[in-house]
Amino acid sequence: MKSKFLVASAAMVAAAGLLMSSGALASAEVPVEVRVVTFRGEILAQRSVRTGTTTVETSRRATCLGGKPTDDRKRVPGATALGALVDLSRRASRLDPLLLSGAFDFGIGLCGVGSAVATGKQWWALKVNGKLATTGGDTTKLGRGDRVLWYLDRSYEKPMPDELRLSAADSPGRSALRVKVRALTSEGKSSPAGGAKVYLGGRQVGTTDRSGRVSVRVPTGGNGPEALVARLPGHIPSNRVEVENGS
Ligand code: B12
Repeated sequence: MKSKFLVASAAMVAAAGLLMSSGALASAEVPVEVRVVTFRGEILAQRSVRTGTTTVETSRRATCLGGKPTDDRKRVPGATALGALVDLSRRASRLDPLLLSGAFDFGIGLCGVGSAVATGKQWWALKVNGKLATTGGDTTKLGRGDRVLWYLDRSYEKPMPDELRLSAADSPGRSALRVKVRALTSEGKSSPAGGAKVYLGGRQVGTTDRSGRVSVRVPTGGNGPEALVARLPGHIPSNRVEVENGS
C-alpha cells in the first residue's frame, strides 16, 4: 500500500539500489543507511548512500586509540561501514575530514568526524542494524539495506546508552501516523521505549506510552518533508523518518 505521509524508508533505500545497479560500476556497490550521532544528542547526519571499495587517508594526529599512527593511504575493499561513512562525509561537509588511525594491523580506527573528535575517554562506536560491531569499520562488511550508526560515546568506562529506533505507519482513514519507538541495547536486544518524546520538524508532537507507541497528527499545508525523531534522556536519539506534510 502506498503511504500517504511517509517519504523515505529502508525499502526505498533497497529499491534505489536495484534501479541503479544496472550500471557496470554499480554492481559492487550496495545501498545502505548511515547515521552519525554524538553523546550531546546531535544528529550530525543521516542519509542513504551507495557504497563500495574506497581509499582512505590515515593520520598521525589520530591518537584516540593509542599506538603509533602515521600519515598513510589505505584501500578499503568492498562495501564496509567505514566506506559508507566516507561516502556520507563526501556529501555532508560538516562530516569532513574523517580522522582515521592506521596504527593497528587488524583494522582502521575512527577518531574524528569533522569537528567531532574523540578526546579523553570518548570513543566512536560502530553499530550495524542495532548491534555493536565486533570488527573495525574497514572490515565490517555491509549488505543491501543495512543500517549503520557511528556514535561518539561519552566514555568507554561507562555502559553505552541504548539506541532508539523509530518506525511509523499510516492510520487508515485518519490524518495521523502510528509511531512506534523501541530501544536497542548494544547486543541489539529490543524493548518498547515508553516516555520517549517524538518531534516533527523540531516541534514536540507526542510522547510514547508504555508500549512505545504514540499517534502523531501530521499537519497539512506545510512546506514539504519534515523529519520525525524520538528522544529519551540517557538514550541515543532515533533515526529520522521523513514525513510529507505539504499537501
Ligand atoms: C579496550 C578496547 C577498546 C577500547 C580502547 C580504548 C582504551 N583506551 O581502552 C574502546 C572502547 C575505545 C574500543 C573500541 C572499539 N573496539 Co575495541 N577492544 C578493546 C580490547 C577489549 C582491549 C584492547 C587493549 O587494551 N589491548 C591491550 C593494549 C596494551 O594493546 P593495544 O594494541 O595498544 O590496544 C589498543 C588497540 O587495541 C586499540 N583498539 C581497541 N579497539 C580497537 C578497534 C579497532 C578497529 C582499532 C583499529 C583499534 C582498537 O585501543 C587499545 C588501547 O589503546 C580489545 C580486545 C582484546 N582483548 O584485545 C578490543 C578489540 C581490539 N576491539 C575491537 C572492536 C571491534 C572495537 C570497535 C570497532 C567496537 C565497535 N563496534 O565500535 C571500536 C573501535 C571503533 C572505532 N572508533 O574505530 C575488536 C577488534 C577486532 C577486529 N579484528 O577488528 C577487539 C579485538 C575485540 C573483539 N571483537 O574481539 N575497544
